Amino acid sequence: MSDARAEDTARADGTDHAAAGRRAARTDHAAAGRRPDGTDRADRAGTGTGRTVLTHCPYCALQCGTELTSAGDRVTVAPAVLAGTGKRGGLCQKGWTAPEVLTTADRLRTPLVRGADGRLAPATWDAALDLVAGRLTELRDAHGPDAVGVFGGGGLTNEKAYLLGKFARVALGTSRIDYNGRFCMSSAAAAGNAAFGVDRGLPFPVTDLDGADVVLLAGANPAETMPPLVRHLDRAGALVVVDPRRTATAERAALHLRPAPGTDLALALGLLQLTVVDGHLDRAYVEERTGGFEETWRRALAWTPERTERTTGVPVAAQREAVRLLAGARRAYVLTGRGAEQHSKGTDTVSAFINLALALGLPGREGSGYGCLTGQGNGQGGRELGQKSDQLPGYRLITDPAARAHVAGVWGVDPERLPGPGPSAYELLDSLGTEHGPRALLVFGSNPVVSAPHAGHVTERLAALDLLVVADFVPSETARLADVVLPVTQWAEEEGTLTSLEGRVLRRRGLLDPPPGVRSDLEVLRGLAVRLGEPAERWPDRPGEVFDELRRATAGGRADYSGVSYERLDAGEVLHWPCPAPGHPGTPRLFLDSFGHPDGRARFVPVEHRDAAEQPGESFDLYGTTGRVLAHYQSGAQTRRVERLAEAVPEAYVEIHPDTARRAGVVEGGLARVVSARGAVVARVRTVESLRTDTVFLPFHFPGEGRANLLTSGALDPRSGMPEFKVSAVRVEPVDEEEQTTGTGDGT
Ligand SMILES: Nc1nc2c(c(=O)[nH]1)N[C@H]1C(S)=C(S)[C@@H](COP(=O)(O)OP(=O)(O)OC[C@H]3O[C@@H](n4cnc5c(=O)[nH]c(N)nc54)[C@H](O)[C@@H]3O)O[C@H]1N2
Ligand SMILES: Nc1nc2c(c(=O)[nH]1)N[C@H]1C(S)=C(S)[C@@H](COP(=O)(O)OP(=O)(O)OC[C@H]3O[C@@H](n4cnc5c(=O)[nH]c(N)nc54)[C@H](O)[C@@H]3O)O[C@H]1N2
Ligand code: SF4
Ligand SMILES: [Mo]
Repeated sequence: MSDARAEDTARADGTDHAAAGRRAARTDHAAAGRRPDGTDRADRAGTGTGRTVLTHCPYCALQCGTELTSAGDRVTVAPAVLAGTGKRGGLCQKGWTAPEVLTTADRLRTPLVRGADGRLAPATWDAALDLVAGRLTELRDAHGPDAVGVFGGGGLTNEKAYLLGKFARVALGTSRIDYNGRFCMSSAAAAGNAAFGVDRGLPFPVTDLDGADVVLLAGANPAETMPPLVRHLDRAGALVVVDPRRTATAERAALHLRPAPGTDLALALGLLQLTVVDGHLDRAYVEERTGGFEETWRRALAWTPERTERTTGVPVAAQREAVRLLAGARRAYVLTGRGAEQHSKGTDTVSAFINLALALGLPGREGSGYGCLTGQGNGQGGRELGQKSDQLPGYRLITDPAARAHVAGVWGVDPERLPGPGPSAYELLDSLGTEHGPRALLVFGSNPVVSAPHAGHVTERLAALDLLVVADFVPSETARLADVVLPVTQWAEEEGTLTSLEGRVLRRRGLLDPPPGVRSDLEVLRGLAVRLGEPAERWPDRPGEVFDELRRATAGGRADYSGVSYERLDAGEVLHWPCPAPGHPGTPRLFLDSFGHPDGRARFVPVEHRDAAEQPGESFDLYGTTGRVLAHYQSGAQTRRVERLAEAVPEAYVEIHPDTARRAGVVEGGLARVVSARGAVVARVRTVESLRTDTVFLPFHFPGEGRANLLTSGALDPRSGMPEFKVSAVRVEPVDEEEQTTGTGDGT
């Protein structure tokens, strides 16, 4: 990769801020008198001036380290020095601007309760919590515990995710809890568990990628979704990118494969076929370290390069080149992102990529491997601490009697009292307010009005509830629908831990006191639990106490945190789970000796290609796919409130090939209506020469009639519950003159 190109990405990420950040960082060192080695020792002591803490960005799973400094009312951010390197890390433009959300003009600062006039009005904490607990008790008494549902998020700290799961199972007794990680991680998790017996996004540290000769990225665009990760990829040799779009990441690749959306499974089968036929199968590894190859191979055999080309559109020569690059590398990685995973066959697709990696002998060898680029800030910790409907803390299954007994013991309840598994996130949302579904929902850390599939329908289901309670720090689109809104603290105002995409446990540290009137999620959960009749001592609300309980709950589980402590993290130790004892060094690299299955072997999983739930046809002639843009995060609830980011990408847009645009009668810069069988989106037209002519792309970060999820369907992966965000059949239409003037709006 040329330096000029690397520089471009840096500039796109906000080099203008970088200079300011470096200045800020210099002052901080002098003012705060921190330990010169840059280790994490910064005790919280109110809102003084010139105070600095080491913490992490509030957004994605890369969890870039930051130095936060308060000077008067201002909070400045700078990249932190990376442990052991003496060098500063990097941040993308979202990380640089994150402090702005702390003081956003419409920050929630008081509980809100919807009155008889239908409006949300300020209320005291006691009034709001009494009301919620009272109504939950009524609903539970009338309809049973499953009448109350809980929806969590992968951005919640480990402590919050853990306490939320406990709250649902113990204080509410409901099985109806799931979280937005279903929309994010579930397919890769299901496939990882099947193959390796353990699901840790990257079973190796990110920095291992530096030494790679070749990295295959299937459906991931880290140049926009994790820009600092690109530095590691740039140090690696060749990149092979699989994406229907020529993304900023694909621009950096030695080879870009451009399959039709929803055909990665066929492509991975084809690449496996070529690997074996061209003589690149690592037979010794397959024999020693895996099982199930024969059956898998029997299915892949039929995927000749020609057939693969017909199904995917990827030319035979490009398939061969990909296999040649991978097989010729001494150190190679296969990584998947949401582009390969968010399908009704996402689990099988990831299995097919893992099968390819196993055939090449990559997983469990230092310097090589398979990994999934987990997305949310605590995407990893969020999925193993008990807010997923089928899990208890420590990545334990809620159906496993031994797991139930262990966790119930830590919680001080009879295992019989714990409910069984509940439905997955979309199934839960789809059932709200119906005869058999919950009549009340508590939302912590998600904005499903914008981010859930088939969002028009989900919004109707939310509106049909007897009680919707949303805890948030901004009036998100979902909060605006709520009956009760509870204002909570943000990252820089709280303590806790998050687990990064590489399974490393990181400390979040508070710099600021919370604004008056705002409480932490932990305090909210305790306040509700006590009002629901729970003994107060069962509900710690100090993060350190919750973490100590969480350690015990995870002890002996697959994701064992019992050896991790705030003290060790604060002393600068680098700890990846499993870390089963206080003196244990943690496990940066899994699988070097054996995989997680009882026999120590990895499993090939036989899979077969199938179409997406919906294919383009007569009335909807194009593939509609969705994803992300650098400036915005998720539903946009946070980043649309940051001026610089909102200006960079102010409204919903649709990428379309110029020929396709012409045929549809829409023009660059004008508005188009994108229509699926479920709804229509109004979006600004961006013509993109390098896009497939059969595909349009929309980012999903925008509200109102710009919501890409008005188009997506409730089709789910049968094994993971993952929705098919990446394929809808759509058509594109012009928007008439009069409508053009109303713009793509910011309403709900
Ligand atoms: N800027 C920004 N960064 C983020 C986030 C954000 O919202 N904004 N969110 C974070 C989170 S939670 C996540 S999960 C990650 C997601 O990170 P990524 O997985 O990198 O993000 P996406 O843009 O959803 O999808 C990646 C690519 O998949 C491609 N794609 C679409 N359909 C297909 C297909 O059928 N096959 C293949 N191979 N590719 C396809 C899209 O064109 C897109 O470029 O990002 C994290 N980082
Ligand atoms: N079409 C389409 N849709 C998608 C995707 C896609 O690629 N395409 N990707 C999916 C993926 S991968 C994901 S991860 C989801 C994410 O989508 P969402 O679940 O909507 O995620 P966010 O927008 O991050 O919403 C988090 C909300 O919680 C608030 N919040 C943040 N931190 C906290 C906290 O600590 N406590 C509380 N109480 N609130 C907090 C924020 O202000 C925000 O309102 O979107 C999914 N939807
Ligand atoms: S890459 Fe992710 S963690 Fe790093 S600064 Fe950007 S949003 Fe924050
Ligand atoms: Mo995600």
